[in-house]
Amino acid sequence: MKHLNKALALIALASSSAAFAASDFDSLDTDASGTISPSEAAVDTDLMAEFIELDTDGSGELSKEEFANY
Ligand SMILES: [Ca+2]
Repeated sequence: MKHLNKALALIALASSSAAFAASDFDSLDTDASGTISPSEAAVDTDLMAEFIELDTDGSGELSKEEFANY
């Protein structure tokens, strides 16, 4: 049982570091609102540079669909 817990802990660790990979929608959407606001996008300078262009509906935030073009 101890070994199983250790294996699960390693899996959890591996998947949480994967979630912090650059330019992943869910990791950029830090408040889990379903959109990326300019302040959330600010951690990625390349994304920020394209923010206005990507925001095709002009909502001021990037939806998952808009982010897919990044
Ligand atoms: Ca958000």
